[in-house]
Amino acid sequence: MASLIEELKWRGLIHDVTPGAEEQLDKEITKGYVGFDPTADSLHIGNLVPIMLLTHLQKAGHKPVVLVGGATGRVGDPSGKTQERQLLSAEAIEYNLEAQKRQLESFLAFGEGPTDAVIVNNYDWFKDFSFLGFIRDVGKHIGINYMLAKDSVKTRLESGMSFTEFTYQLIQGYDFYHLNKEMGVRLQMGGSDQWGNITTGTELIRRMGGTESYALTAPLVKKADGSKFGKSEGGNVWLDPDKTSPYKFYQFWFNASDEDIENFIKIFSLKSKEEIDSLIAEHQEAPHLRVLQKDLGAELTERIHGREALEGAIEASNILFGKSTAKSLQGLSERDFLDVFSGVAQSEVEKSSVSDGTGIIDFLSETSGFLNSKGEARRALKENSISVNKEKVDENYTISESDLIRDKYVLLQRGKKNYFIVKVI
Ligand code: 383
Repeated sequence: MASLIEELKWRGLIHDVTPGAEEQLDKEITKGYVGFDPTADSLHIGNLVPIMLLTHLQKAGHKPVVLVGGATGRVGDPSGKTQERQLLSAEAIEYNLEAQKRQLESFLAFGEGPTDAVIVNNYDWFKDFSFLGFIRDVGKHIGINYMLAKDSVKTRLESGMSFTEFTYQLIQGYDFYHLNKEMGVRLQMGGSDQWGNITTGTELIRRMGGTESYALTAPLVKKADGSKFGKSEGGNVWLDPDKTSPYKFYQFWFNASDEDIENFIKIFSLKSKEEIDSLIAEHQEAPHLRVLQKDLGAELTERIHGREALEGAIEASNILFGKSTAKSLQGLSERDFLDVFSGVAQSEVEKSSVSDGTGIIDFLSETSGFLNSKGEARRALKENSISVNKEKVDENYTISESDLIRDKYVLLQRGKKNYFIVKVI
C-alpha cells in the first residue's frame, strides 16, 4: 500500500507538512492529534476534514488522539478571525464540548489497543496550572517576536486583539508539549488555519526538551466559484441532524458542482483510489447523471446519520424529480416536507374547507388561490394536468381530511414543476 503521506497527497489533504514526518510515520506506530474547540453545540463539515486526517492515520496503523478544548474554548483562537471573539459562558462551553465529544466518538475506533483512538480534554491539565507557573515555565521559552510573526497575530496588529487571544498559540503550543511528554504524541494535524499554532507547539517542544515532533495541515476546502465551502443558504452545514436535516445534508453534496465534486470525493470518501478513479471516469462520461454527487452524498449521509436517514433523504430528494409516489410524500416528516418544498408558493385555508369537503374546482381557485379562476381550474383538470399529493385527479374529486399530509398540508401541482402548498389552520 502507498504510504500515508502519499495517500493524503493524492486525496488533496496536505497543505503543509514539516520535514521528517514521513520518515517518522514509516518508522513506528505514531500518535497524532487534532484539537476541536467547543465554540458551537455541533461540529460542521469543515471539521470533517481533520477528522478524515485522523481516520486515515488510524487506517494506516497509527494512533489518533482527539483533543477537546475545554481550556482553549475558554480563551478563543484568533486564527482566521478578523475580530475578537465573544467569550462563551462556562456552561455553554461544557454543553458544546459534550455534544461535540459524542459526535467525535462516532468517527474513529476508540479503545485501549495500540492503534485505538483516545480522547483528551485540555481543561484537565490547565485547570490547576497557575498563571504564575505558566508565564514562568512556558512563556519564558517563546519570544514575543516569534509570536507576533504568526498570521493570526500579524493580521490583527492594526485592528487590535486582547492579551487573552494573543496568548492562545502558547496554550495550544503547551498542549502539544504536554501530549508529547505525557503520551508520546509526535504529530499534530489540523486545517491550514492551524499551522501557526501547531508550529508554536513544535517550537516549544524543541525548547523545553521533548522528543522530535511534526506538523501536518490540510488545505481549507475551496470551491471553484470562490464561495465559501461548507455553507448553504442557512449558514453552516452542521453534523447535528437537528441543525441540518439529513435531507439538507444530502442535498448539500448532491448540489455540488461538477468542478468541485471530484475534489470533494477524494477528500471525504473512504473509498479506495481505484474505486474513486472509476467513479470519476463514469461521471465524466455522463456528468448529468450526477454519479459522484449521489455517491458521496450517500456515503456521507449514511456515515453521519445512518442508513434509515439516508433512505429518507433520497426518497425526499426524488419527490421534486417526479420519481416519487403519494406514499413517499405521506412518509415525509414535516421538516423534510417543508425543506423539500421550500420556496414553493403557499396559502392558508380554514380547517372547515377540508373537513367539510371541497370540490377540486373550488379548491384550486377560490379556496386556495392557486389558480386564478374556476374556468382555469376546469381547463387544467380537462388537460389532466392537476395532481393532489402527487396523484392525478379529475374534476369530480373532492378534497377532504384524508388528503392532509402530516394533518396540515395539501400539495397541489399543475404539470410537472408548478407546485403549491395549502396549509390548513
Ligand atoms: C485547541 C487545542 C489544541 C489543538 C487545537 C485546538 C483547536 C484549534 C481550533 N480549531 C478549529 C475549531 O476548533 O480552533 N485551535 O473550530 C478547527 N478544527 C479543525 C481544523 C480546522 C480548525 O477543529 O481547520 C477545521 O476543523 O483544524 O479551524 O491543542
